[in-house]
Amino acid sequence: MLTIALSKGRILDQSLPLLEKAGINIPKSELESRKLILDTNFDVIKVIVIRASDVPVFVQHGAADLGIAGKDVLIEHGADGVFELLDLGISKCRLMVASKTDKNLNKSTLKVATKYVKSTKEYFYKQGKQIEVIKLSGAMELAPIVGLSDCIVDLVDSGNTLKANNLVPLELIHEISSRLIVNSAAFNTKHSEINDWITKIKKSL
Ligand code: PRT
Ligand code: MG
Repeated sequence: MLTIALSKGRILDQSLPLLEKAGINIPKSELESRKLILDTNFDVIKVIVIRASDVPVFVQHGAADLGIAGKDVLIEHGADGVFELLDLGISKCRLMVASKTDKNLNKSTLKVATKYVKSTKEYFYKQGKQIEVIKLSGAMELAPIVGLSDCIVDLVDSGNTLKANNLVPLELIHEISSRLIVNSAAFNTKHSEINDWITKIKKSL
């Protein structure tokens, strides 16, 4: 049995064509159902659909053998007990510092609103900048507008969300894409099976 963890939304949408090319199909009726464990065209392969940030957690604990998660999520999780196997090149974006156009970011302690606490701390500490992190779970763009923070650290794709909120991208922290990850123990016990799928997925990239 192999369990693959995916997250609803862009990762699921962009992973399905890759998995299909590799030979793993999830019937439409499964995708349209409210089930959290989906059947595939293989009796021995199941797909679980969970929150993006929970994918490395399920894989770390072996509740899923394989998973697809954004590099942003993997950095925050720390990826203990998880091997990164492949850069799938999907769900690409950039983790960036952004703020209002007229904002001076040269103050002694910068207030940064983000859900990416680890990446944010690493980035500013490397620059020797002192920061106060304000942890949010979403709508980061609001923080500088209402005076909650001086700037934000968030994912940027088209830049439209920033623009709509009168914010500008300033500094690049990481280029982000989704990665195929595996539980480290499962990688040993199910090695040949998992390797076969890696080869097929690689070919479908
Ligand atoms: O929704 P939930 O809270 O369950 O989780 P999630 O919001 O983290 O999931 P989801 O599906 O939105 O994102 C999953 C993964 O997609 C992320 O972990 C990233 O690796 C990747 N990804 C790629 C993105 C984006 N592009 C992206 N643009 N995730 C989020 N965004 C958001 C961003 O946070 C901002 O609010 O889109 C907005 C910016 O987009 P633009 O195009 O306006 O710049
Ligand atoms: Mg979301």
